[in-house]
Amino acid sequence: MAEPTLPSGVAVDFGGTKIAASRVSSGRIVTSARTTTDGDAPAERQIEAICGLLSELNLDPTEPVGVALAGRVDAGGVWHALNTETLTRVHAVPLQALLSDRLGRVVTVQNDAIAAAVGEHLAGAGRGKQRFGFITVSTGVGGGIVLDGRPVISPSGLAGHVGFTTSRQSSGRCGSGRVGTVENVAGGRAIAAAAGGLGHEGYDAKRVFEAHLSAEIWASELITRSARAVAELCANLVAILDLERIAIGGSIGLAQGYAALVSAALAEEPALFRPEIVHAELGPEAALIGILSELA
Ligand code: ADP
Ligand code: BMX
Repeated sequence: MAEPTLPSGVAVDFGGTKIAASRVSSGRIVTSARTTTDGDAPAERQIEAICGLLSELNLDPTEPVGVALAGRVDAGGVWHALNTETLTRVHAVPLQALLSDRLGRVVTVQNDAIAAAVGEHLAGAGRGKQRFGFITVSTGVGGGIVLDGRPVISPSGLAGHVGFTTSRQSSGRCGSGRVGTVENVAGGRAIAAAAGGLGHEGYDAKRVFEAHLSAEIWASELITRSARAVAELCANLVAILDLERIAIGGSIGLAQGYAALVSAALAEEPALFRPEIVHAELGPEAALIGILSELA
């Protein structure tokens, strides 16, 4: 397969836990600046956080800028949190217009997981696949689908939000308003909340994962339950779209042994419903490459 031409520019990856801005040259990160996400900040402060990181990178007046972020981005470039417990004050923010005006160029704005799916399809785990899916297991559980080389993007920006489908492993109402979602059992916020419910207050998902790797049974149960919900999601996606391969990314998805737990749970499904499960290959570059590519 011929090597793809990878984009250059400055891209922001805005997640529920961290925000990173990076200058990318032919798909490789050259410099980065990052900060912690304040999920309760009003939209103006979220925009200040984005612009603050961009100014740390000394934007060139002509270089392309793309912003990949948690939440849905509609066809008008308007940003809406879907999980309103992750980003509590992001409602109908005309982000593309505001950033384009402020930065004096057309800024591309898209959901983070869709951007990462495009990046992985172009240059990572999805190369050459006709029916490819990407799932991030991170603060939440997000997704992007690439069919016949094109990302599935709907006018409202909702398409691909696979974390808001339901799971047998899950219960309770999540910040999307839906009950029993994959995100509400498998995502980092849910894992931390479950740990708190077991008396392990102050544990974030990273610390729960470390406890799991140290063979603490309560932690392994939470991580295994997360992986089982993601496996169920993968089988459901095969039933709907017959995906050939699904790449698992995000800090939890890429943590040691997580994808293997997903594959082990999938082994309980009938063969027809088992896609190939792989690690996302590009790590933090995926969303950056995706948002700077012409498909975002
Ligand atoms: P974001 O959601 O901001 O895009 P991440 O992909 O880093 O960011 O996901 C953040 C979640 O991943 C948090 O719940 C955090 O506790 C968890 N996490 C971060 N690092 C690790 C790690 N090494 N192993 C397991 N979980 C991790
Ligand atoms: C949630 C949702 C998605 C996002 C996904 C992963 C919000 C704020 N987020 O499902 O839009 O793609 O999480 O986001 O509605 P991350 O914060 O875990 O990277």
